[in-house]
Amino acid sequence: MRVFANALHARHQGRHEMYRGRLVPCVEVPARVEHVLGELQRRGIGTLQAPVEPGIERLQRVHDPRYLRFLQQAWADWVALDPAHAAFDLLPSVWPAPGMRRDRLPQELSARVGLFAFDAGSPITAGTWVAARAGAGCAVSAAQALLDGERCAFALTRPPGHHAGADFYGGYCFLNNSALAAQALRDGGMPRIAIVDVDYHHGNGTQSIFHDRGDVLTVSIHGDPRTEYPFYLGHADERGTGAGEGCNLNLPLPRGSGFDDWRRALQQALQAVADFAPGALVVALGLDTFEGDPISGFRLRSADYLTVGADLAALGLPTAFVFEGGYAVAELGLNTVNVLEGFLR
Ligand code: OKP
Ligand code: ZN
Repeated sequence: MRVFANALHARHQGRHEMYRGRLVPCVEVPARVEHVLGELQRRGIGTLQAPVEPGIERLQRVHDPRYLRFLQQAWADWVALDPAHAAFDLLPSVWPAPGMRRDRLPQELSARVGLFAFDAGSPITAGTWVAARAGAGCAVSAAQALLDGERCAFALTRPPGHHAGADFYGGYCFLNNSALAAQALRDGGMPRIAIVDVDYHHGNGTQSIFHDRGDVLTVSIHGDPRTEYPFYLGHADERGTGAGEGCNLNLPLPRGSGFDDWRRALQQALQAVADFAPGALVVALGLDTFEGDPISGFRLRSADYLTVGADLAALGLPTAFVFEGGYAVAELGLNTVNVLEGFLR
């Protein structure tokens, strides 16, 4: 399996996120990727390959130009406002309410941030743009590997991507890596692509990017948004609109769900993928379904991830894995590589 690891991921290193009224240390940390790299090496799984550097036009296949310009410039603007800002991460604290203007870009940076961020938990740092752009390259390269005839590939990157939409960020995500991989597969000539998001949190960005399109099926298994982040999307009655009607499937499960219930949802997801008959599969691979995850509520165990990988392989589709969440850092390598090994077996 070709592995495209983001060499610049540690350039994004948030210090604090706003959580329940206070600034707390970030849970989305550089060590996450290092643990997975170490486990791949220990078990001799995967061949490291250099990813492409995506041009802006590649990112614009999924993201709005105005949003990309903001993201690229945000840190420089933040420090230009006051050099002392370099010691702090950039977080929003004001947002437009419904009915307020979104078409006028405020000159004041703190107001501009609120136009693009949907939470105060996703700090922009000095290296966020560089790290996220390199990560997008890993996702595009994984897609390209499938177009070249590989059976599978793994984009090992952070920050994650599935909460980022065409023109917004949040949930630690800035560029939607899974969506960029799916779009690269479409642009490479495959008429239909499926994305299965197994992260604990609903892939709201991915769903919104493809919601009115019939060429990309989006499926997500996640904690019920009535109680779980991102709260405002991810219900079972969201089925897609227009040409995309019937091309979105949400499988919310209650907090506390174990592997038996989760696997039943996975089988439903895979049936929907088989019915869609895509040319390739993108797996938004979050490992925060693990029982030991500090911010999530499912109860999967490490050995279950071998079964997850085997179930995904049973589809018989060229498959690009794109790394998403997972915050039980010490077990993250084991759990991630178990999925890949289960797939390869
Ligand atoms: C990103 B991904 C924890 C509060 C939760 C948002 C969670 C984003 C998860 N302090 N904050 O889907 O793994
Ligand atoms: Zn997650």
